[in-house]
Amino acid sequence: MTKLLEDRIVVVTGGSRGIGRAIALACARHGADIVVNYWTNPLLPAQADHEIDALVDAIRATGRDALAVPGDVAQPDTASALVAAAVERFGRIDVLASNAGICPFHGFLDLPPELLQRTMEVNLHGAFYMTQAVARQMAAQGHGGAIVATSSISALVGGGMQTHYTPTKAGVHALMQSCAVALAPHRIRCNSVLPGTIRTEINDDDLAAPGKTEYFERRIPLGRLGEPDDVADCVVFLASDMARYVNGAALLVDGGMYVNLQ
Ligand code: RM4
Repeated sequence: MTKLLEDRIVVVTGGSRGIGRAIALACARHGADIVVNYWTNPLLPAQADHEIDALVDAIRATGRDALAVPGDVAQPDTASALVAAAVERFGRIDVLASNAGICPFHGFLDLPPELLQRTMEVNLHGAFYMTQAVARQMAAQGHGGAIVATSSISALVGGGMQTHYTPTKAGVHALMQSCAVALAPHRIRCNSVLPGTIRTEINDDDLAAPGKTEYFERRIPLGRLGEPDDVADCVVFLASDMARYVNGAALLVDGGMYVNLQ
C-alpha cells in the first residue's frame, strides 16, 4: 500500500471513538504517529480508559507510535496543553484532524440553553481553539501543514432534532473556509469533510428508532449507511500531499444522500 502520511505527526481530537478513532487508525496505517485527544464521560470513566488503551495498542500494532491526551476541547486551555504534549513527545505537528463533536438529539421548542451552549462549545468553539493552537505551532515550525475538520452534511441541510447542532457544523465548515485564507501564507491548507449518516454510537439511538435505518438506506443512492473508514480515508487524502492544491474545500462523504432530491 502507498503510504500517504509517512512519518507525519497527526493530532486527532475526539479520537477514542467513532469517526475520530477511524481517522487515528487510518493515519497510522498510512505511516503517521498519532496524538489522540479524548474526553471521558464522568459517568463511564472505566469504559473510556479501556477504549483509549485499546486504541493506543491498535495504533502501535501498525508499527507507529501513539500518545493519548485527555481533555475537554470546549476549554481553550485543552488546545494549548495538547499542542505542548504533542511537541514534547514528537517535536512538531504536521496534521490536525479536528473531529471532536457531540449531537445530543433534542426537539427545538423545549431545548434548554445549557444543551445549546455545550453543543456550541464542544463542536464549534472547540474546533476554533484547536485549529488556532495547532496553526500557531505550524506557523512557528515554518513547514506548512494540513488541517481537516469533521463538519457534516448538516452544514448544508436541516434536522428537526438538530437545531442546536446543524449551526455548529455550518460553523465548522465556515471556519475551515476562512482559515484556508488566513493560513495560506503559512502554507497551512484547511479543508473539511461533510459526513452523511455514518454508523457510530453518536446515532445509535436515532438509528434504533423503528424504520429509521431502512429510511436512510432508501435515501442514500449507494444503498448503505456510511462506515467510519469511509470518512477516515477521505481525511487521509485531504491531509496528504495528494491534496496539495486543495484548500478551503468541503468534501461530502454521504453516498450521494445530499444530491438525492427525487
Ligand atoms: C449528521 C446527520 C446524521 C447524524 C449525525 C449525528 O450529520 O444528521 O444522520 O447521524 O449528524
